Amino acid sequence: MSEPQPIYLSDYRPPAYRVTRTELTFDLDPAATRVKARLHVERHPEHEAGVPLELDGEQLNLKAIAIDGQALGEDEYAVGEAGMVVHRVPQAFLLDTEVEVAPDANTALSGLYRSSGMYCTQCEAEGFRRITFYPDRPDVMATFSTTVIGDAATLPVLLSNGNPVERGTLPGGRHFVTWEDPHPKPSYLFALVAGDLEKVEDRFTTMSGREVTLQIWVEEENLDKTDHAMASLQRAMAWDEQAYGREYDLDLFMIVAVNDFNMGAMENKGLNIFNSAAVLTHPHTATDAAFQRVEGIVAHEYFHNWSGNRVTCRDWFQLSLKEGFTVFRDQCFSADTNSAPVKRIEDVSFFRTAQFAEDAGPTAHPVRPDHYIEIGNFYTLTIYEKGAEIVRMLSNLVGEEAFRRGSDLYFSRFDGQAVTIEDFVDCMAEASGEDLGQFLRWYSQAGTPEIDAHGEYDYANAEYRLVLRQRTPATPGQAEKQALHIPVRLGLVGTKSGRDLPLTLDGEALGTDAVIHLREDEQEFLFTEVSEAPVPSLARGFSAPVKLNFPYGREDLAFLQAHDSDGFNRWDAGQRLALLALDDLIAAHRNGVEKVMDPRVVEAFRAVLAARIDDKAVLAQMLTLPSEAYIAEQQPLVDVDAIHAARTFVKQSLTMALRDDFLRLYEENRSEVPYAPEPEQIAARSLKNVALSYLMAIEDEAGLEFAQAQFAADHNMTDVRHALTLLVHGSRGDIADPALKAFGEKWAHDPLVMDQWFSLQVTRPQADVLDRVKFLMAHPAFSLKNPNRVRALIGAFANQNPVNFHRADGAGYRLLADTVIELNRLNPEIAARLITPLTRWARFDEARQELMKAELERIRAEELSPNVYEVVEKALA
Ligand code: B3K
Ligand code: ZN
Repeated sequence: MSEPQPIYLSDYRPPAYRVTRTELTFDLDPAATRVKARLHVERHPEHEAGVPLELDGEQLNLKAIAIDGQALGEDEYAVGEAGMVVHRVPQAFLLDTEVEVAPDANTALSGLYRSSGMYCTQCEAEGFRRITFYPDRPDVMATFSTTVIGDAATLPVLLSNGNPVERGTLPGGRHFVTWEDPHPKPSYLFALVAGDLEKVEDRFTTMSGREVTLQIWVEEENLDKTDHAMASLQRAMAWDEQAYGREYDLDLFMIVAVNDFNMGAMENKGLNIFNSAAVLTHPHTATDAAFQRVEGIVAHEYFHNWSGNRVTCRDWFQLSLKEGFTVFRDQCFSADTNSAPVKRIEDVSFFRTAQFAEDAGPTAHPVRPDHYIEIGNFYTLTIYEKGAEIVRMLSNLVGEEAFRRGSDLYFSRFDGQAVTIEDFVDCMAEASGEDLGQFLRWYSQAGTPEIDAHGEYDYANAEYRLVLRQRTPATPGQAEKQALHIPVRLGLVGTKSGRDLPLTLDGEALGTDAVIHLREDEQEFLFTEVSEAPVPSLARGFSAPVKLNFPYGREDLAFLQAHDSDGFNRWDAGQRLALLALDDLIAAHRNGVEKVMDPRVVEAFRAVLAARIDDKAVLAQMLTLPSEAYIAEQQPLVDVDAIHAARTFVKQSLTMALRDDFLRLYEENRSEVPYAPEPEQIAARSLKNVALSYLMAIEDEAGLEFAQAQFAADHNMTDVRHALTLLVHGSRGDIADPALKAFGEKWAHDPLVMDQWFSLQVTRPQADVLDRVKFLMAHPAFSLKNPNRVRALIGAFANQNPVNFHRADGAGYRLLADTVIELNRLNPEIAARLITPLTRWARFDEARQELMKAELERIRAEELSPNVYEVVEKALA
């Protein structure tokens, strides 16, 4: 096998031929599905006559090919591994092809495959070429007509994009439905579903009065798990009208739940296909977090109808054009629907843990990469979440109103087109009059910028001098970095009054909360008329995706935690304070010195508990310590055992000091009210369960009793799963084992609950867990062919159990590498994703580095898919 070669953004050329209309007929069969395609093709006027026609195609068995009804001779075209070339074609013509594909042999879950007996497709980014020969690139947009033929008894439901226009029966017990999608679309948005499915139906009337039928298609046993997705969809449709003026554009919108799916969901035009984990919910099977995730993903895919489908990407380097923007849109939607500060805290916690780690590792890439080997490897936190942070910065820079004018302009100017990130940013610049030239560097420069800040108060002159210095560390292929345009939202909190002081900069009064613009490597900001010594509150609301270092003392942080008017920074001050204390304890653990709890952290917690914070969800966040992964992210060298020991010690110390408060919080927030996934209930449950985590940290009688009772009460999955996790992660096997067994037996029939059953076992910190992982891999319910199960077992072990994955003997690494090697053959996309924790070897001690690299080498010695090849090469470069 020759080495896979990179594709470069700078090589982009518009297509020589476009397809204006695509007519497909599928005759479904598990081993030999026939796909007939009639393409209406035209040469682009800018290209000369005689340019050969190039079509993508992979693993297709060509049965027939004709142009304008004339079958082609064998010398008139050439078929290779990646596609075909037709040497001579007219200026405009009809191309007919017929191919055979094998859905049952498709374990990569890209193209047409079968899942639990139903046929479904996944075409983004390059799956359509596994269905038929086609210019499979997003800048080729056609209207589609799709006829699906299948066995009437086993496949009563036949779906595709758009509206059904014809249906009928055929000889041999077969039937067909023809679908027509009037909106030109790229091939990656094509979808087909066929199976024995049931639907739940509802309606939505758009702002201009269009009646839209909404359908969610599921297996019969899941009919009772669709309410929340349907309600979320209706809320999302209304929100997009109100927030962005965007209306739905077909008479029918369908969602289908599929058990085997590589990602969360897919925004195919009019026919969204969802991982069942991202759409099905029931109080007894899904946690609050799952309910919120479903709401966010349903909204995200729906929002793509405009940001992605009506206006799409010119090429895959522009992926963040649709993904960053759409994540920003779904974040705002969820913030409006739930607790806005908590949504921001959750998003930023995740971002600073996982995206920062990506940006600091060997696969770091810009939000708009300039080359890739396998685009499937670029559905990353950088493209999605950092892309969203960039759009958020844009919105803050130009202001909400100009942002809306900019987005209106973008949607109207580029409707029906495939465009670039510049096109989007230009609309924002045009609508606001801002110069966004320097800002564009955010898209091309990888790595997390760091701002080193320091400040001085001049009492005599009532001035505060703030100095900000920015630098972005080198990343692979980008040694030199340029200064970015970084918006820093800030306040100065008076140490006497505890209030935000008025800000005067260069003679201009800015109010008490303002955005300053850092554009140079180093810049000084002199605030005048500062009447008392302040503590600065910087990058409020995480105003830019950067690391901001300020030499805060622990008293400063306790002060900000108590007084900052910005909820996000109040929370963050508490996190920073805890991190300082954790640092000391990590060092103590490493040096074999006795650990001593910093009383200031205890007092800060006591103050939070006494502050009577109304929003219980915010309070729960303020009482939550930084995760082990986030602590690791702050350490120069990661010592998983020291981190675990230090964090456990802090939890136990806090419980011993504040036990009565936690008991009270637990009691006060217990409720018998029927479950609803609404913000107040979710907030109370999260607070109660945080309290329970503390009580269980010392496993005293009350904690064990509460956990057991909460599990036994079986009120809702949030409470049951939390209690069970605490028990299983604790030391009382006599209590945990029977509970785990009962849970497993009760839910053996429900794959989404079983995923949780697998995960919570393999994330326990006890030393014997690797044996448990191996044992569970042999469980009859485990399969490498189901991505959810792989993530629930192997993914959870490797990413959420640092102490055991990083065992000093390397057995955790070996297990992951073995799995990657097997999955490389079955499902390259999932295999490549699974490697991530091994790519982070540089963060660990030398012995572990050697072990991790040895496993990467062992993977590299295999015959690799391009996906795995690209990741491993980068990790070992
Ligand atoms: N656009 C899809 C991602 C599909 C990726 C497949 N490799 C889901 C989403 O972002 O909405
Ligand atoms: Zn998306």
